[in-house]
Amino acid sequence: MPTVEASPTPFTLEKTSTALLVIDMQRDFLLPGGFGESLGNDVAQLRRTIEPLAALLAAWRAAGWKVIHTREGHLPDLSDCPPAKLRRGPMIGQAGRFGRVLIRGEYGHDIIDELAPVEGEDVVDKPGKGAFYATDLAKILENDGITSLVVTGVTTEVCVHTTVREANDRGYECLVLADCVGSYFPEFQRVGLQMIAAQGGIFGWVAESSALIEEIT
Ligand code: TIU
Repeated sequence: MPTVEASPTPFTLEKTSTALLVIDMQRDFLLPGGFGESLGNDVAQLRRTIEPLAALLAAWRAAGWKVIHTREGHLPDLSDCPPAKLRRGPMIGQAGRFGRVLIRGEYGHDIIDELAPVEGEDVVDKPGKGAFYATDLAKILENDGITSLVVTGVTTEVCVHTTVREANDRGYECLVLADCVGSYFPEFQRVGLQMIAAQGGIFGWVAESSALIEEIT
């Protein structure tokens, strides 16, 4: 079984029980001129994850391991968007450069071309920050006998953290890849990763993608 150099301890993963989770690598968050940038965020902080994540995906797919993508967004009538979320995100559902912001079916809501899902990969649409709330993710993992998750995507302190914390409580072992997760805020990226592996791995492990690729190829 592959064992990856990680913090706070090496992480062992098995092909039959591990999935790669690619969280919210959507145009709305990552494209210059998109929703994320329109909020004043520096999308370059997220875009640096694209290259290592594409390399990881290529190696992961070549080795035949399971991939699950997620997308944050809402139904066109916003019936699945809590008013409290909309009050603090008034652009949700409004017309943006890439279509209605964070609305399913719009160009901006979909995954960036570089990381587009391929046939056979699950795409989980989620209305919240966490990937378990109001989705079929738990069922998908259970059906496939998945007990470990390699977690990538954006943003580190929001959707990645929420998902990893939820997964940890549900009994999954999570390895977060430092170079394949991104935050608009460098400080949050740094401490966000520290929080995961602190206290003996309080809710997960952290490693570099190169260490993982080395073990699965
Ligand atoms: N996917 C995700 O993290 N959604 C966010 O809204 N993140 C922010 O950092 N805003």
